[in-house]
Amino acid sequence: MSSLALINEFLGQPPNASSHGYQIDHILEFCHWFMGALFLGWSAFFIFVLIRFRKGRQPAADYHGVRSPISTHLEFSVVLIEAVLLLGFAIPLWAKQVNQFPPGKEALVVHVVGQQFSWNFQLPGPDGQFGRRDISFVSNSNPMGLDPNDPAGKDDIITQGELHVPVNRPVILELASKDVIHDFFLPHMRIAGDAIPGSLIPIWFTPLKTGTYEVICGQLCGLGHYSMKGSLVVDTPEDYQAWLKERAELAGTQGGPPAGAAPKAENPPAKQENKPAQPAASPTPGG
Ligand SMILES: [Cu+2]
Repeated sequence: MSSLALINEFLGQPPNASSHGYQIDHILEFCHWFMGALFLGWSAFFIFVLIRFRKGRQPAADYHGVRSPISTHLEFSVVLIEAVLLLGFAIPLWAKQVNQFPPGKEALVVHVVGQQFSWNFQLPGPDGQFGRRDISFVSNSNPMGLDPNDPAGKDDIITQGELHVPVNRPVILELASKDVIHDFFLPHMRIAGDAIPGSLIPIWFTPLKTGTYEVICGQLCGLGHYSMKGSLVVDTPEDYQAWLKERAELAGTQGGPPAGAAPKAENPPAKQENKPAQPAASPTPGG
């Protein structure tokens, strides 16, 4: 990390752990320094004006105002720098992240469903197929609402609060919600996406470092919002395989839909009303 990047650390940014995160950090870093320079510049100008145009030095008011073009030039430069930041860096980076998803075969695809106040994760299991979900099947022991009659769902792995992914492999998360709007935020991965009832919103990242990272909800979603946390565990490929095996065995011993594989349904799902758990996919990028 360069010494310039210290400003991100100073402002509380956790260390980056994803492949695209460095670019976001560079933009933030530049913006913070640029805003710092603007703050100092405008503050100095303000103090200069207070002294230069004090009443003692200028007893009569001057109704002509500014005659020098310098402030116009300065403001134009600021607008130009901001336009370059936005059009040259921020928008292309955002467009890359929402338009260029890694190929499905290469990536690990996980379904994420938010609820007040926890995160549920569904992995397709050895058959590579996600079991059908329907809101009418949702219960404390089946937080994802997996259809027990769908054979594709028999081997699915369901976890609550904790997601494991292998390091250095792209991960695509498809976000949905059972109740209100949440926001799935991985601060260390520099990625977030809204989880909205009735929408499936994909986001992706590639983790670069193994470890345990925080998952939080970035959208004020109710009284328990502060507790809507989880963990993302980035494993080595071997550890990940071992974890998959362990989860598969756990699901196997339940003898049936893997709904029972979520042992701790701490938070009962909130009112379901008549919102579909898995509506038609709408790959609208969300922010
Ligand atoms: Cu939430």
